Amino acid sequence: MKINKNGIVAIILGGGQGSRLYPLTETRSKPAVPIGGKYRLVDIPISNCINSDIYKMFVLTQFNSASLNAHIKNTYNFSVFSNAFVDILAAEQTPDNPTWFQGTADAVRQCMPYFLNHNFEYALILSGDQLYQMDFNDMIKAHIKRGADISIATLPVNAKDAPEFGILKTNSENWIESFIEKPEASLLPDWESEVSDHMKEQGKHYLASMGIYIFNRKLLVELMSNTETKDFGKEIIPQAVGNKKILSYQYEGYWTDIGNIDSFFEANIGLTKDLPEFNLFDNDNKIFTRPRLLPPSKFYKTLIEKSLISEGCIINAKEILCSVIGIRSRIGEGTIIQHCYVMGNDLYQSIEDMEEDDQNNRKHIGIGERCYIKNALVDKNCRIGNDVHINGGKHLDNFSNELYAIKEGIIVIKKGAVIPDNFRI
Ligand code: ADQ
Ligand code: ADP
Repeated sequence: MKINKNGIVAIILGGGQGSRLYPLTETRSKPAVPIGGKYRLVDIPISNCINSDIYKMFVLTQFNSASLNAHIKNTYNFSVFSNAFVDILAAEQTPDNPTWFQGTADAVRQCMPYFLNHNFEYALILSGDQLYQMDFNDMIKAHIKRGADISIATLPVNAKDAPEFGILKTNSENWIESFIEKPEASLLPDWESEVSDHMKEQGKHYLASMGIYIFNRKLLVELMSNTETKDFGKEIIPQAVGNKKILSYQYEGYWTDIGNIDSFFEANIGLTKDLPEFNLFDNDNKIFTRPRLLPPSKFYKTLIEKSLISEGCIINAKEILCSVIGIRSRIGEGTIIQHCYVMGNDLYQSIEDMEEDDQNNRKHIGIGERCYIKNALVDKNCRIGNDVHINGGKHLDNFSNELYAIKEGIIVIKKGAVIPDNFRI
């Protein structure tokens, strides 16, 4: 079956207030959060679209940030001879609409006039905070072939994880008959679905919504005309079940939600495994990002084990273990970094800059000498002094001040934080 790719628009839900990823979202919008050392969150859904030959993309964001605009503008430059685009639509106040997006469906509703300027037949609605590599073509084909009104990508999960998701029940032909958004563990219905033996062996009997939807244009217009409904998971989908033909498209590949600090951190560190579930080294499913033309990374006498080191770094460290080191990182002599995601820096300091810093007793951008940093996430442009000891772990309580936050034992050094010599956490 041949699909008319011009007839598809992708709508990427870029995030609400971003409170779950705080403090990474303190100064930037969620889609602009750096991931994997050199990418940004929004690169994941955009790359999945490009790899699926879907080239009309909207990114919906609660607030626009300079870094998101710069990233999209400098990265996704398609040929003038194509119809391709990535447009950022930020919540805007208009005379009719004084409020921010009130939920995922409200975000789509407020942007409908922009989508309707395009001649699309199907809207592919995607989350902006998930890590996965999926070819959307099979899902779109199934949607068209089966004559569905709505399709939902679904994933088998176990009973323990089920309360975090929209859980659904299908009939033998994969039509969704019941749906409940994030049921409490005690109220989890007995909805065991048809899943493969491989999934059953892992105890994954429940089908969860991946928050990836296809809507037919006419139906989306109809549903969006009801201003009472604000959210896909809480209202639109449960209300459509029983009234519309909703297809479950079952997926069994790697997929993970990266919407909070814990899962975001683990997804990044997961990239350092021997065989990571998310494959950055894939010829056919490239993750696209901004080509920054940085110099190769330079090392002195560093022992590096199971780590990803991005371009343009200058590294004197003693040891880097199970860590992701972002673009333009500078790490001083004798420093040990273990189980960390260091996001890197936006610029290099010149020798004059550094001399000026020295005269003013200010730390240089980067990580100083003889530091020990473990279980931490270091945001961009931090200035960490010498002999700093940062040791995250479950022994720490949640905390936040202007320099750092602790969430689930992970220490997050805030963007641009200046950490003095001998500081200890
Ligand atoms: P959640 O991920 O918890 O559940 P939600 O918080 O609504 O749902 O977020 C969905 C996506 O929309 C995320 O990428 C989020 O950043 C973004 N988003 C949220 N509010 C937004 C707003 N106001 N403007 C723009 N973007 C916004 C959903 C479904 C579940 C399903 C899980 C799978 O509701 O049924 O199981 O996704 O992760
Ligand atoms: P990234 O490499 O993280 O995608 P950029 O290289 O565009 O991002 O830099 C991120 C931010 O840093 C941008 O806002 C950019 O304007 C700023 N920046 C880059 N170089 C400098 C510089 N030399 N001085 C000050 N700010 C800079």
